[in-house]
Amino acid sequence: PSPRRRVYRDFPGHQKKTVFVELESLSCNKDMAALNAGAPQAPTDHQATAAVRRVILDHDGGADDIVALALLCAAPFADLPESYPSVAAAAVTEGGASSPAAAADTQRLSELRGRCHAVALIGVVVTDADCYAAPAREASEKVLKLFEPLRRSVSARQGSAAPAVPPVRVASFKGTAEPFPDEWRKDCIAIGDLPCLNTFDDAAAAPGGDDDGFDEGMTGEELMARLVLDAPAPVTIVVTGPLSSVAWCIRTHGRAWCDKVDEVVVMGGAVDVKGNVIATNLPKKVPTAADAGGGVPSVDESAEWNIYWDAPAAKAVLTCPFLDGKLVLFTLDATNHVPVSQPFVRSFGKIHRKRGREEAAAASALFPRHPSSLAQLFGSAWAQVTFLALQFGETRGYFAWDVLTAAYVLEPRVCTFYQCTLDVNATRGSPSEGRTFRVDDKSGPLCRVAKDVDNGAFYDLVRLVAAVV
Ligand code: AGV
Ligand code: CA
Repeated sequence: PSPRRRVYRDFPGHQKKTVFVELESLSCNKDMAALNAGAPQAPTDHQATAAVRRVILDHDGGADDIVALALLCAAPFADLPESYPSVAAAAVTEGGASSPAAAADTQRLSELRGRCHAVALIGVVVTDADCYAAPAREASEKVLKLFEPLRRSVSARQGSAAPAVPPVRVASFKGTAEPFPDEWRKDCIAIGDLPCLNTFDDAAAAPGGDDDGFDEGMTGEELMARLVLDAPAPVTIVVTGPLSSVAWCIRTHGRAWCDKVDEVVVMGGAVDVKGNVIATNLPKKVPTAADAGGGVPSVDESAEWNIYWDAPAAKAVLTCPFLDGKLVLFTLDATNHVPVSQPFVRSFGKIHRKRGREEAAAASALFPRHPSSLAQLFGSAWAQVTFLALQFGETRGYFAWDVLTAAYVLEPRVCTFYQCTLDVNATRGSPSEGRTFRVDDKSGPLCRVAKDVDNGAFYDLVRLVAAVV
């Protein structure tokens, strides 16, 4: 067997049947109904013994980037190995008597634990691509702030790998190709203004003021490099925007850095399906003599936006020999299976209502019991984009691109993969600039590309997390 073949990280205990029955009535598609139809399975020995995955998220502030961030934040719930029940018990005792809400928390948490990998989010990089970096950073810090009580509680009791306040920094890159459309980049402003992210009582408690232990002047790419180099164990990097920072780390630190990377999990590219960089989404250029015609740059619609925005960076990462076997890619081929449909988005309403009732009765301080919940955040963030499928057709609607990518870190079994070596067209101005394609290059790094998605399991997982937090 070739040394390049990496053993697929797998873990036992995956439960296809959700035991959180209240959610079953919220099935939004046939897959989920089929999934829920099976007999309940006894929880088996799950990943309580598996090491915590240290994760850096490099995102670019889209609605699904922010949901992906919240999903990764929620995963420390799984970072409560054997002693979890005692943590819950302690929280219940602190709050006085045991409450039905605390009991419900305990049940859902054990379900989440049974399904999810333990994740410790150690840092966040914001890339100024499909967002405006300042409001995107602010929205990220607000999401992290929601989870601070939980993080403190976990680390006080467990010595968790997750810092109470993970650092957030903006990468310095401005892109080499066209900018993202302005209307898309504004999504992060609305998200930062949502009531559910503005529940903080006073300025002192508001995000941004905390000392996270890193220089405020540090760039996102420097933060990414440092966190990996200093980590006690290999780090998983989840990239839901362009690959500029990862490419910078490779360029700057080479093999030493790559050796300390566990996996680079990327949303980007389109291999056997059409891309989503289409001419009408490109900002119109002032026509010049050099322009072929119409003042709109011509693209053959084979590229996906994250790759297109910095194709040379994507090429450097996907062909990096030191990342052989460590690349995991969620291309449009996979993400086309997870549209953000109206029934799915609306299903967060009932979850939110249920959480509201529990919150009114809750004494537990274990969870970030704001007057709202993640169901509110997920539903609100996505409510901004459901019009796209209605206006432009389903294939041009919004998808849970980045959320599927993040969900993989929690639950790798949401999809199947095939292995191949990829390359990227990084030629500036070429009609297929940013296209990702398979190559028969035995010396190139092996990449795992997501293929079939269990979208029922995926939607269900997102809703389960929304119901817990
Ligand atoms: O190409 C998908 C990537 C994902 O990282 N982004 C959005 C996701 O965050 C670009 C994108 C494609 N179509 C879009 C996008 C749309 N209609 N609105 C906003 N961003
Ligand atoms: Ca994104």
